[in-house]
Amino acid sequence: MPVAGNWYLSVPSFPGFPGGRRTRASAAVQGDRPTFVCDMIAIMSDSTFDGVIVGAGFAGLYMLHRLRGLGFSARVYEAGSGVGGTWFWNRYPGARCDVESLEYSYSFSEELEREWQWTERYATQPEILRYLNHVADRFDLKRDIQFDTRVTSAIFDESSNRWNIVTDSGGRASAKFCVMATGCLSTSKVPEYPGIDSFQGKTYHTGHWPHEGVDFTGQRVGVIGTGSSAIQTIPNVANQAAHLFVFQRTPNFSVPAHNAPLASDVDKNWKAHRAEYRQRARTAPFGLLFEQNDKSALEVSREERQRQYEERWGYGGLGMMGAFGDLLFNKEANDTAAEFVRSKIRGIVRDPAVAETLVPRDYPLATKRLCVDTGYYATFNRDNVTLVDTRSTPIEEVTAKGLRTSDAEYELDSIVFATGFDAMTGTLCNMDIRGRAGVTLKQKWSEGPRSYLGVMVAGFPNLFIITGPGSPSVMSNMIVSIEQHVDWIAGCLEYLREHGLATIEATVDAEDAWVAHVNEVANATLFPMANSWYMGANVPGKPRVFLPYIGGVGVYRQKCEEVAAKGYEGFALSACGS
Ligand code: NA7
Repeated sequence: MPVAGNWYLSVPSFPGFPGGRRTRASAAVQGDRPTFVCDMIAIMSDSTFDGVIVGAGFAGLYMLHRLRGLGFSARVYEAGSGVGGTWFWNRYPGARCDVESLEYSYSFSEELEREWQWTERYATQPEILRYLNHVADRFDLKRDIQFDTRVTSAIFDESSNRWNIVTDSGGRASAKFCVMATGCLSTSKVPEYPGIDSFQGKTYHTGHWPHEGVDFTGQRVGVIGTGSSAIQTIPNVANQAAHLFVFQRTPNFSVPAHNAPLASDVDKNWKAHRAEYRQRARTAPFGLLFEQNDKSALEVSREERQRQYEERWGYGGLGMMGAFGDLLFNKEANDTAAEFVRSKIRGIVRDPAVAETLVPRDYPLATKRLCVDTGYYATFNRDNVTLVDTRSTPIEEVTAKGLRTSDAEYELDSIVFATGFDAMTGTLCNMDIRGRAGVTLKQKWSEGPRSYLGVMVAGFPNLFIITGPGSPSVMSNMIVSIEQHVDWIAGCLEYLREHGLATIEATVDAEDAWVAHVNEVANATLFPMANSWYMGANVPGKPRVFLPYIGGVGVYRQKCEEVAAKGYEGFALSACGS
């Protein structure tokens, strides 16, 4: 039966059509076949792109912008209903970046940087989300983003050298290359406690917070976990709740943020010297501008050490890691900084028993992610806050009324899981990604992730991962690393086009050598001493491998540039039609 109707079409890059706009066209159709040639073209091109990007956070947005600038057609698929990635989902009270806002922002556009005004030294989640929406609107990015759409599979077709993408809404797309901009911390993790479904109250995960917010007023709330998210949210929940129980398995080191409104002279100075600051960040070990003292903590006097630590504690933030050059390499040096923070905790928390429970002892400072807080330790001085040590009294089950540990039952109205993520590999392995010979990424990474430069994987041609395992990623200012990866990928795609090449793929030899290097560098540090998510230790059964590259943002950038300058050394390139 002929049907007349409205078709919603996406038209990527045809003359006269703005790239990728979702347009509405009236078309008479016969059965499921459009009668107009232009509709036919539109329907075909709806799913055929130069590139598909998965994720519309900081990485996906900038990747789309770069691809557009190079004249590539692209479609972004985003599971959320808006842009933002991690900043779209992590809306828990107190969510805030622990990198200073001036540094945690794009550097690619001077105009963008000059027109945007951060209001606080550390931006809140809502402000960062506003920023990302501003970026998406300013560069007109949303028209190429399909929201509320999760990519379920990406399969490489060896006969056509194309990636076939399938989404959870049944959509299909085909692309020459596929860029995973899926973020390092996007698959949240809830512990598998017995009885978890029996709880009659409400449960939340910090990484998937309700958009309408949660009012804990008058409630008995349990927060499970004491990582960065918990440390930010606990003081806020304590302000509302009738009683807050904090279930701590491992205490964490945290330094004060000393957050404040962004001073206008600081902002002016940044804008006057932005190019210089940005350049410094690109070569700094962590991509962060804190002052790095290269001296050993052990070569200076006790007084000098104390002075350094006090100064950095007083300034606030992650700069504590840069107090001395050997804090992350020498346990004895690290002990001096760790002991300093322990003494601060004991100074803040009035009840000595509670203070001792909050003091981390069994791993070196900063080998689990160093946290940055506002009033975290002092929250335990409140009458309505109880710390429960689940190391000595483990959580045994969730009951209808709350949580039962080995020695008590805690009645709760709400449970907040601040229990983290299957970091860096979880999201990628949960997607059905198949490279040559149908091998899945999950199979390939069953004993730990393997990649060349953290950006490509042998056997997966034209599949790029932004800030993947084996790159500085979470060991750096994410925005610095994202921009570096996106620029490198954009340069690579341009090279392929200019040289008439169809595919690029990491060689097994280059991948093996890179993985060995990543491990060698990690093993020269203290990081393997901690059961951290950096090591995959927070997910039962996950291989224990240090996930990011700790060799330094500047060193890594140089390596990537050298590889490109040598015609993509360590990669196999194939010509079109070969
Ligand atoms: P994290 O840093 O992984 O913290 C998760 C917390 O939850 C941590 O204290 C864990 O204790 C705890 N946890 C996890 N599983 C359990 C179980 N089964 N029982 C008890 N406690 C548990 O996640 P965040 O969201 O706080 O931060 C992630 C990153 O986001 C952060 O590092 C920043 O980069 C931004 P554990 O230490 O494993 O004993």
